[in-house]
Amino acid sequence: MNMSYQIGDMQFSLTADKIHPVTGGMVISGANVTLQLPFQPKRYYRHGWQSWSPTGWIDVDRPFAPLHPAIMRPGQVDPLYALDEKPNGSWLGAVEAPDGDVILLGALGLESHVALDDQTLHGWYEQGSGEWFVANDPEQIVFAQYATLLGERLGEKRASTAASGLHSTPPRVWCSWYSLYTAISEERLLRILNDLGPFDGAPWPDRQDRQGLPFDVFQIDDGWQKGIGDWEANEKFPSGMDSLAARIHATHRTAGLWLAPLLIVPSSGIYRQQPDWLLHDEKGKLVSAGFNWGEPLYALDTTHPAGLEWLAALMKKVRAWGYDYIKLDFLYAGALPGVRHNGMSREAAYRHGLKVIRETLGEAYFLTCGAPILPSLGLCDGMRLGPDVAAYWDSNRDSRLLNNLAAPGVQNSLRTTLHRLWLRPLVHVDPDVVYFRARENNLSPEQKQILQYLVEITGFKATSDLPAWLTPEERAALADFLKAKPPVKQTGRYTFEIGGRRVDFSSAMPLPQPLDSLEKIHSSLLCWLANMPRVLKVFDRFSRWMLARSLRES
Ligand code: 9PG
Repeated sequence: MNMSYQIGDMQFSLTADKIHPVTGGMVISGANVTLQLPFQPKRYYRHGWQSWSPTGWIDVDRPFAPLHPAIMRPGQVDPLYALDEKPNGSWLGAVEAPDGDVILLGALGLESHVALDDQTLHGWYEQGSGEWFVANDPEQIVFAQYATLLGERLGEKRASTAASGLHSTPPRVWCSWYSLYTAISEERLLRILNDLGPFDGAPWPDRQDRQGLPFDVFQIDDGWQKGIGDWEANEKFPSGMDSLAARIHATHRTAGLWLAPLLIVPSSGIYRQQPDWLLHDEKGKLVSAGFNWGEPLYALDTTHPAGLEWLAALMKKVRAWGYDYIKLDFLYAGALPGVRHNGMSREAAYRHGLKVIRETLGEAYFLTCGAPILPSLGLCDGMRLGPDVAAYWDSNRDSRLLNNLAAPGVQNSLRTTLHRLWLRPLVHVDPDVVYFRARENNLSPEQKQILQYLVEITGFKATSDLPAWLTPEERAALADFLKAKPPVKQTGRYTFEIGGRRVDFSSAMPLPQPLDSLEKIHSSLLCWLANMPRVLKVFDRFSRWMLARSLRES
């Protein structure tokens, strides 16, 4: 059907199978839909596939060059579109109209994509057909209405069901990653637990601390396990993970644990013993899920019955150890393009796996990370919506020379999370940790502050600061921050009123400037080097060694 339509106060030409008006716009259906704009758009809202994928408003006439190194792409963006420089994005896309309103084309189903071609917004489903929402209104209204429709179809965050109240309010989490990285041990974590101080046993969120730092959750991140796929305590955790959970419970805190259950690496037992559980392509080759920990990453086929049973048993096991807050990471692996055991399409297969996880986790708080956004909605309690922060603003070498907007750093993280705040009604938004420490930190006080402001907006308050690294003033400021619940009002795309203060995030939003010719030479050398598994492996060893050394000294 090709028709001319009035949406808001503008006339569009639309191609779709079915069209019906809804509050704030219209829902159209079709495998392929187009929306002809009556003007030449200058800015496009690009939505990244998974937690870490670059998201935000971009200039239409500036090509969005592929990020580097290529070997990392499957772990950072949707590999199907990694080389597409035209404005495009996962599930939805939007443009600014000349009057300042925003025109959105947003899928209401999975495996869908939007691109802008000159004056045409084009949306398609990878398989079959589905619905789309089309609207033309002020930005916040358009995105709020889209979120409502997504919630009706995919589900919203859970109301509090657990006695602990664990799901109603975003949690306050001490997470081990952004200070100790993989250099964690039972001994170190117990010391930190002790240093956090006493806490009362009142149900979350009514807890008031007794001098201690009021964290609801003590979350153990990467570094406890024997290997990726080998989810047992390693030699640094001699008493076992169940004993550590009990020690955490003794401080009246919820015990949290990190796992990456959909990743399989060559050094794991599963890789050798269950090769048929792995995701393959049409040619029978393993599908790459990127590269990390000095190894190539592969994916579990979540439609393989035995693989799925293993996954469920793993979730049961960590629950039985006493962990009630589960951070599952690198989840995109389950939704990569490939040929699956039962022929299911990729995001449906992922959601199938996630449902099993959700059911097995029962009442536990489920945080998804590195997760494809729409296919995770309704099945998790919290979701990371940006790349990792780090104790620096941006790293010239990583994010600019490699043109990598998914690389760790506060600027990349702020930019992507801020552009996804419209998802707040559907899920607790994890913007990653804040920093209060001056020690082991290159962030300026202003940079730390702006990150704290973002966290005040989402309410999901986490840090990795070691109590021993904090001055008494920093510790007091962190405690106040954890207790505060300031009223938040959005006043513009990048402006908010937080507890009566006007906060403007605009200065953190710009994309890096294009490289000059000397930088281009540096960049090609770096891209070439960073794409070699052997170099990455040496780099991984070196960074672990550096970390161990700096922690010994501190
Ligand atoms: C643990 C970390 C933390 C962190 C997660 C995730 O592309 N990469 O190689 C890549 C590595 C690590 C990473 C993201 C991307 O961080 O976001 O909070 O849990 O894993 O390894």
